[in-house]
Amino acid sequence: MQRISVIDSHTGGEPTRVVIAGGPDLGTGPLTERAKVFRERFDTFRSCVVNEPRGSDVLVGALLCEPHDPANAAGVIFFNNVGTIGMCGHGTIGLAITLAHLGSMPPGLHRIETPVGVVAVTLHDAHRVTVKNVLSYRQHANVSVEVEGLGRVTGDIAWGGNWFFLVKEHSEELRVANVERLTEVTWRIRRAVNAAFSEPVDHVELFGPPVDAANHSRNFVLCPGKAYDRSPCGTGTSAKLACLFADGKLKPGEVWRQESITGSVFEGRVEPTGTPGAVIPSITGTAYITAEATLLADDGDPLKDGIRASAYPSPAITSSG
Ligand code: PYC
Repeated sequence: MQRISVIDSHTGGEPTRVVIAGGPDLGTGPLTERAKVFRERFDTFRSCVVNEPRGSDVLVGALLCEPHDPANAAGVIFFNNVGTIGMCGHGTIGLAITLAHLGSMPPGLHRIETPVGVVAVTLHDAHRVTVKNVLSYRQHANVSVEVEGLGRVTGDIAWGGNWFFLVKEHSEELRVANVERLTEVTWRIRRAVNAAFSEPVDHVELFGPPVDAANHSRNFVLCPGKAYDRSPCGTGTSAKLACLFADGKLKPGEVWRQESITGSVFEGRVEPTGTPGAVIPSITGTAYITAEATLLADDGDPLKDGIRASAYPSPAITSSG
């Protein structure tokens, strides 16, 4: 019987499951190397922790690791229902709140290693955190793709710790009641973008007017495994901030309030860098602990490793049934 200790939280509605004990030994190398080992040798662990029957498609896992550089507070590898992701803004806020809950992170500034770089977190109190993200930038502005059933869709490709395609002009209503259609639309957009561009875009964002006039914009973000982000998406908001900065629409230090499809809000700001067009975004949000638990994975359980699409291939559907 494998026992895995986890702490669950949600950041603006988006859940994070931090593995605090019982995770695999990935060595002590840089986080990029450890993430590679995790992907290549421990995919069943990933699936066991976040997929059904112990988790769900929306859950983001965070494997807490010793930092490579002892000056940093921790290392983390984020993962979801289909694989690992580079950075995760809501997940970093959830991780900081989890460490505070455990008594191992005092209020103040701390540095956390991720596979795509070191991020800084400021723990303001038991719930509020600012994440200073990795360097973010727009790679392509106003590029168009032909999308099945939708016609031409224009957007920006930007990096905010993950790759995003950001769409401002569309005719979709960004409401929770519309999630099924928004998922289908963004999934088709993603397929078209992946067929046309070399950047491995795995998140698609639609933007629209906010419901709350205190905010600047509302978004819908489709994540790599076809779940939508219940929060405004920290890396997605970082990509948006980089595009706003590149368009001269956001000055260093100005606040951008990004509302999610569920109404939760992240506050974003940018700092310019030595690299033209690139920014360091900061994202502020709140998280709450939802569970302290031990996951049990019984060796005799046929679903010990969770339900993975690849583990249960569907038979080919033919015209004869
Ligand atoms: O907050 O960066 C984020 C994120 C990525 C995927 C889900 N949430």
